[in-house]
Amino acid sequence: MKLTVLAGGVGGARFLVGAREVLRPGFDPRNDTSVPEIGDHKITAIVNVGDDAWMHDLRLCPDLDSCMYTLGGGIDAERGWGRANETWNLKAELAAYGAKPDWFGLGDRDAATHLIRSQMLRAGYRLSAITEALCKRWNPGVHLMPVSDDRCETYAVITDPEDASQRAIHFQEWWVRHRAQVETHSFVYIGAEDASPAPGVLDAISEADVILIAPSNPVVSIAPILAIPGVRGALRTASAPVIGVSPIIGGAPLRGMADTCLRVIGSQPTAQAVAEYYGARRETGILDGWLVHPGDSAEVPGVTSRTTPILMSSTAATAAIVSEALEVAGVRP
Ligand code: GDP
Ligand code: FO1
Ligand code: CA
Repeated sequence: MKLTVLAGGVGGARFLVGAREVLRPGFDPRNDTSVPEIGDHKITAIVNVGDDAWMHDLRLCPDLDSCMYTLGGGIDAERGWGRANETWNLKAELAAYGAKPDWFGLGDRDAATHLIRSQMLRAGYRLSAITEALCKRWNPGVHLMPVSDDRCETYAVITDPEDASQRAIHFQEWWVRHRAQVETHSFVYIGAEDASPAPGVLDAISEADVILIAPSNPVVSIAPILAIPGVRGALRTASAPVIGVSPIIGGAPLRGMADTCLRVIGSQPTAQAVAEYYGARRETGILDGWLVHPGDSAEVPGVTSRTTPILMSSTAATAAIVSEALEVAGVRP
């Protein structure tokens, strides 16, 4: 079976662990050396690059790295980003020099990933090829693809609290420095219009047997993927069913600030509103099916809604969510 997943960082990564458990049960990144194609199943993750940034001359890809470290067993599970057993000497040394930005932390272990990626980018390699190279170490068991090799980054249009001017700041500054606590008018996916999907992205959609939208942040993880020309169209014309999982349970995101992001775009933090935001493929949207948590509901004409526990509390619980999504899609591993 060919399974393609649209994913952001923490929510996307955890969901992919469940997908891998369903299609490749018991997979261990340290011992299992089989490539994803071996066996009958292949999982491809199309990952958001809107959070990517240059910091201290290093290229960061937070969502790709969260997926790679999580699937590869190297994540700090508590934070959901960065490396386990991290040390912060680099951060302290940069602070001692007064280097800016001082609101963003680069861990020592994590920095090695950024160093290699930055060197390879400067040598002319594409992000998709670099990601493949980095994954040789982590053996995620899932083909991780940036949605685009081109630079396209999410910005938030804010009213600057210092001088009341309106300006666009990088998503990381909005998320990490301001913790979204600043008057925000919109998000823009700068560069997306002129970007192309990375090699293999459109094929992974058109050739999939089933496509899942991870319970990722709809506004700053999934929307920037859909903003890459060709991706939305490929989803709309794919022969595979497209099933999404709500990132909102009981009117709130489980972590992160998806509620604030949804309010910025004039939507609401409910399973219903996110399903409406994605829309039915039958109409002009991207969904055929939608999983919501018990107690929530979503009624969107053309979208089959299924109520099932969607808390990713363990690998087994997440695998059960993926299995349910496959059932709604009418496919079997
Ligand atoms: P980020 O890029 O690190 O912010 O991560 P994602 O965009 O991939 O995922 C963030 C979203 O995952 C948030 O909106 C959370 O509400 C959602 N999320 C986190 N844990 C769970 C969970 O256990 N179940 C569901 N359904 N959603 C979750
Ligand atoms: N999030 C923070 O809240 N503070 C940080 O200092 C920080 C550093 C960081 C470094 C590398 C990386 O891959 C991710 C990092 N994140 C940090 C998370 C990052 O901001 C994510 O993009 C958001 O959590 C949303 O996905
Ligand atoms: Ca993200």
